[in-house]
Amino acid sequence: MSITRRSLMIGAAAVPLVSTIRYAGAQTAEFNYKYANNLPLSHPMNTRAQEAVDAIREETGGRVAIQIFPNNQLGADTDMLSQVRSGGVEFFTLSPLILSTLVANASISGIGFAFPSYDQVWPAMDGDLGAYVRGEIEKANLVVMDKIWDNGFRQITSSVGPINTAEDLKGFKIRVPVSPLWTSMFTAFESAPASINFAEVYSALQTGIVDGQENPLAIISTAKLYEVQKYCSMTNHMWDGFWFLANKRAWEAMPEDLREVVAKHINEAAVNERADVADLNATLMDDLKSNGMEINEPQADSFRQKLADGGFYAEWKEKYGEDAWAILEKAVGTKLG
Ligand code: X2X
Repeated sequence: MSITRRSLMIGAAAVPLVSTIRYAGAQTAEFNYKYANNLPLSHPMNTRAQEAVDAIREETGGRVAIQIFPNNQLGADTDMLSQVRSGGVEFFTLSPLILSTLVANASISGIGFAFPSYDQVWPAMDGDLGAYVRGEIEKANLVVMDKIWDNGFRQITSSVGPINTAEDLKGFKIRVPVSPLWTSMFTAFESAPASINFAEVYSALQTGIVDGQENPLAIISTAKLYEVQKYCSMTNHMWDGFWFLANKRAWEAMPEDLREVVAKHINEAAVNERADVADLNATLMDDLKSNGMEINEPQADSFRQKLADGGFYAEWKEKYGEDAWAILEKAVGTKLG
């Protein structure tokens, strides 16, 4: 049976309209780029990123088509960092602390208990501290967008019991992302940190390889970690974000006018995502309780004191250097350690 153009068009009409438009857009695009991230589709990062790529395609007249690959679809964080460096993907969002495996001082924004609240986070990350870190990232031959995306203040979850004081962290088998600072912090707590990419966290908790992990509520919720964790302790032990990185060759292949459009919409999306995450993190405690989690709110004093007594702040001040540490202390408005 010959497939006439008419029957093909009728068949095509059955395909959801948006994918047909998107497919057609990709066909005519001069720049077909891939953006990878490690978060579930339902996380605000992916909602806002989709808005941004749609606006970019619209404003560039289809010349720039960016396809989103969420939830570690193209590989785990450490693989994807190599991919964005090589050009295997053109865009990738990554925590400053995991990025520090390449850009050592990028993790400075994740120092334990540095930010008292969001009141200090955005002026710092949109100000001198963010500018300093972006400068360090650019030295590694990566392009980085101006506005960091929000991950949130991190909380400790456990399958064995609530964390009330630093004492409860002794010997605690906790998963941490692949980063020297995370390992250092939980070693200072005398825990047993295991470096595992986020792609493997759910299964590591489910099989008991580790007893706990730490993440903001928006991730505990969207990654359904409440299914494999009973307790959530609101330690707020660090603030974390995601730098939106671009492969330099791919970025510079676009003419200046297209780069401006791409940067504009990605940075707008970052600011909108920050508001979404803050709203989510403010409302998710009840949601997690309704999903069976027991939530406690420990005081920060014993944790902060344990880090100071263990030389954690002195160690990282030495590693980052006096100048960087001074930028951090000015940004957070307090002496650390
Ligand atoms: O790996 C994690 O825990 C996550 C998802 O928060 C980061 O990307 C740092």
